Amino acid sequence: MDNEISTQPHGMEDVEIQEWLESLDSVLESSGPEVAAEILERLRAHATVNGIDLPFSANTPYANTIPVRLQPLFPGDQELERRIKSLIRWNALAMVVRANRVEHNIGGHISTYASAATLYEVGFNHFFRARTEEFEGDTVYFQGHASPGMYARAFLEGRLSAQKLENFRRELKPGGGLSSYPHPWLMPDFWEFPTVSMGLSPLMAIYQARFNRYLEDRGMKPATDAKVWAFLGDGETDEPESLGAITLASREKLDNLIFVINCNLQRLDGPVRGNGQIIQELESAFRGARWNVIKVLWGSEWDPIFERDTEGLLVKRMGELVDGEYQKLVVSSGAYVREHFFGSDPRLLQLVEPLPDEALRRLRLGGHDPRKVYAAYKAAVDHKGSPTVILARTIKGYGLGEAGEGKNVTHQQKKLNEDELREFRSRFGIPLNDEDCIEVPFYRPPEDSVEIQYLRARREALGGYVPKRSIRAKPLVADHDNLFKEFLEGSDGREVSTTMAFVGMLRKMLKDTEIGKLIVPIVPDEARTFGMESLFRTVGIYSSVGQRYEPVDVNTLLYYKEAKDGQILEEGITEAGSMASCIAAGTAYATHGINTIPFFIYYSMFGFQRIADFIWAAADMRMRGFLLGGTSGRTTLGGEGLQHQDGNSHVLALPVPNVKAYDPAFAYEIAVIIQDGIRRMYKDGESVLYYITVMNEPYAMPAMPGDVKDGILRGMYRFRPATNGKAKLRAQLFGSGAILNEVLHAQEILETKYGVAADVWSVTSYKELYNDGIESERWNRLHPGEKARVPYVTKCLADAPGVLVAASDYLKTLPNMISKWMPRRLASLGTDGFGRSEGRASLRDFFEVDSRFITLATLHELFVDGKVERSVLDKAIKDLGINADKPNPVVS
Ligand SMILES: Cc1ncc(C[n+]2csc(CCOP(=O)(O)OP(=O)(O)O)c2C)c(N)n1
Ligand SMILES: [Mg+2]
Repeated sequence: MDNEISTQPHGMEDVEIQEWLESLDSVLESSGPEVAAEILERLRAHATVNGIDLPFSANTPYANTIPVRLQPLFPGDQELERRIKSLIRWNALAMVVRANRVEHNIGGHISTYASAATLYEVGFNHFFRARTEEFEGDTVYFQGHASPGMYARAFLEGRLSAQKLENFRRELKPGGGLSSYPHPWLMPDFWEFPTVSMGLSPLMAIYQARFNRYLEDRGMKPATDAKVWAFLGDGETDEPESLGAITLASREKLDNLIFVINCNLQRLDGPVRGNGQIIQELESAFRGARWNVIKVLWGSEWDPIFERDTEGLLVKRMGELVDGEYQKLVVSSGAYVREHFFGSDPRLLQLVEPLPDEALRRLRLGGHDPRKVYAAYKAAVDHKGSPTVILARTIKGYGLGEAGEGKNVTHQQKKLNEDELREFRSRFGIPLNDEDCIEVPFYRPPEDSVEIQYLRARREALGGYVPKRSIRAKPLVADHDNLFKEFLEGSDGREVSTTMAFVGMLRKMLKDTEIGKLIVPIVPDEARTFGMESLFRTVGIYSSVGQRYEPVDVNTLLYYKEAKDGQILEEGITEAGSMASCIAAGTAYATHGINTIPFFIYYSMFGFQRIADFIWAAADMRMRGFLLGGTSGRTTLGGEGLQHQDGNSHVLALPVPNVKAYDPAFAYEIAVIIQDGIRRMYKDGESVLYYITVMNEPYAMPAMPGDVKDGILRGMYRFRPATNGKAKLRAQLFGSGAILNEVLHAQEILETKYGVAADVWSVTSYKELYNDGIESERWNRLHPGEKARVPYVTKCLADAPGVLVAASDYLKTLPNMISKWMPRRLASLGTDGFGRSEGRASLRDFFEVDSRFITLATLHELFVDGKVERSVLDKAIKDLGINADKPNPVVS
C-alpha cells in the first residue's frame, strides 16, 4: 500500500523537507489542527491548479491516528485490569488445553483471544453497556474464535461454573458444556449473535445499527446513544460480505456503529497480506467509504521514540515494511529488530540507541496497550456523523511465546508443553506453582479479592453482564381471525396469484391495531415485481432523511414515497443486506423487546440458494418472521430461464431445522399458515421462522373446503375427492403450489377420458410431512414396547385407494422422501434440471409436470399394477400429444 511520505523526490534536500515540517508544526501549535488542515487542503488545491499531479491516496501514514497530546487519561486501574486480563487469558487457554487433553482433536482456539484480550477487556471494563430496564444496552458482535475469552471472563464474573468450562466443546456431557462458538440456539441465555461464519457479523452489525435507527425514526423506541460494536478478524475482511455494505453505513451516518478489526496480520494459514499492508488497505477502503478510521498501531513505549524523531523518519520506515516482514520482527530478538528495522538508516539507529535489545523486543503494539485502545474507543463513541472503524495492530498468539506467538501455525495451536505452560504462567503472573500449573487448572481468585471486586464493580457501573440474551418482548394477545377471514372465502372466480393474495393480506395486517405497526416489509428492489407498489404510498419507504426531492411520479397514485417514518425497508439489490435487516427485525423481541414481524419478500431463486448461510445464522439466532419466496416454481415463472426459475428452494430449506417451509396453492392456505405462524412465533414464543413460496400465475382462488386448517399446517389434506367413489380404477393425486391446478385438470381428464376416479390432495409442505414421518420412526425405534406412532401421511392415506402420483414444481426428491410412509408405490413428477426461457405451458411440457404427464403417470401406475392394458398407455401417449422421445430435462 502506498504511503504518502514513503517516497522522497530526487534532488530534494532533507533540510528542505525539515523546514516544511517545522513550519507545519508551528502552525499546529499556534493555530490548532483545523487551521493546519485548511492550509494543507489549500496547498493541495494550489498544487492541482498548477498542474502538479498528486496521486490519490486515502491513506494516512503508518502511525497512530490519535496523537499522544490528544490521548485522554486512562480512567481505570491499569495494573488491576492487567491482572484480571491475565487471569482471563489463563482460563481461556486452560479451557482449550484441558479440552484437548481429555479428547484429542476437540479443537478450540487460543491465539485469537490471546491477540484480542486487550481489545475486549477495555470494552468490558469501560464501554459495553448492558441491556437494562432503563437502557437498551450496547450490542456486541464478538469474534467467534475468541469465544474462550468470553467464557473465561464469565467464569470470573461468577456466571459460568468451572464445570461448564471443563466441558468446553463437550456440550453433551452431564451438566452441559459450552458451545464452541457463539450460538444462541445452544446458549439462549448467553449469546445473542452467531458470528463464526466469517463475514456475516460485519454485515449483520451494519444492518442492526441501521435497524436501530429505523425503530427510532418510526417512534418505536426512544433515541439513545446505544452502540453496535462488531469485532472482526483482519483475515475475515476478505469475505465479500464484510466490506460489502460499508457504504450503506456511512450513507446512513451510522455513528452508532463501531467496527474493531483485530489486525494481527495473520489468518489461519499465514499472513493476511504477506506482501502488502492489510491495515493500510483497510484504511483506504474505509476512508474511501467515508468512515471515521482510527489506527491503533503503536503502544505507549513507542511514544518517546516518536518524540525524538523530529524528521519523521520512523513513520516513514514503518510505512516501508510489508506485513510478512512485520510478522518476522514479532518472532525475532531485539538485536534482530535493531539490525533489520532500525538498521536501515543510521539516524534511526540513533533514535533507539539508549534502549537495550530486550526493551526493543518489548516495544508493544497499539492493540495490546489499554491506554491506546481506550483512547480509540473513547474517540469512537464520541464521534458524530459517521461510523467508526478501529484498526488495531496486535500479535496473533500474544503471550504464547515459543508455543506460537506470531507464528504461522498459531491459529491451530491447542496444546502447550510443560515449559511453555510455565512460561505463560510466569509471564502473566498466575499464582500457580510449577507443579500445579502443568495441570492447567482453572483459576478464580476468591470472591472478596480485589480483582473480582473490581471486575464486578465495573460491570455494575455499566449496567450488568455482557453477553447476555433475554426475551424482553411481551407476547401478542389477539388471535387476528378478523384479518384473515376474507381470504378463506375465495376470490369469486376472479383470477389472482398467490403473490397478490399475500400482498392483500399484508395490506390488511398493516392496518391492524395490534400488529400493524410491528410489520416490517422488506424488499430487495422487487416490490413492483410482486405488485407491492401500492404500499409505497400507504406506508412509505423508510429513509433516514425523508424525501429531499420531488419524485418523478409524484402525480401518480402510487408514487415512490420515501419518508422518515416509512415502514418498508426497500434495501436495493442486496438479498444479503435484506436478510440482515430481516434478522435484526426478527430478533428485536430479544434485542429491543419489540415484536417486530418481518416479511422479507424476494425472488425465490436468490434466497436459500444465494444467502443460505445468513438464513442458517438467522435460525441459530432464533429469528422469528416470514421469508416469502416470490415468483417461485421452476415452470410457474415463465420466460426468465435457468438462473431465475426456482425448483430448488424447498429442498434447500430442508436442512434448516426450525424453518417451516410451505408451498401453498391457494390464498386461504397462505392465510391459515400466516395466521398460525404469527400465533406460534409471537404469542407462544416458538423459535421457528417461516418460508412460504408465492407465485405469479393468476387463477381463481377457491374458498376453503371445510375445516382443513389442521391439514394445511401439517402438510397435506384432501382438497377435492373423486366424484365417482365406486369406480374400478382409482388414484390418489398429490399437487403443490401452482402445479395443484395441473393435478386438478388431470383429475378431470382421468375421470372423463379414462374412467379413473382420483382424489386430489394439496400438499402444502413436504418438509412438515417428512419431519413428522422421521419423528414417528424414531419414537417407534426407541419405544418398541409401546403403541407405534403412525406418520401423518400414513394416517391420511389409510383408506385411500388406488395408485399414487405426486407432482410439484420442485425436485422429485420432495415427494420421494415421504413415499415410504405411503401405503403403496409412489410415482413422482418434478422439475429436476436447468430451466428454460419459455412460457408456462412449454415449461410444464418440458419438465413433464403438466396435466397430460400426470395423467400418463397415473395410467402407467395402473398398467404396472395390471389394471389397464398396454394399449391404453400407447393410445394415451398419442392422444395426449406426448413426445416420448423428447429430451430428458434432468440432463439437458
Ligand atoms: C466463512 C468461513 N470460512 C472459513 C472459516 C474458518 N476459519 C476460522 S478462523 C479463520 C482464520 C481467521 O483469521 P482472522 O479473521 O484474521 O482472525 P484472527 O483469528 O486472526 O483474529 C478461518 C479461515 C470460517 N470460520 N468461516
Ligand atoms: Mg487475523
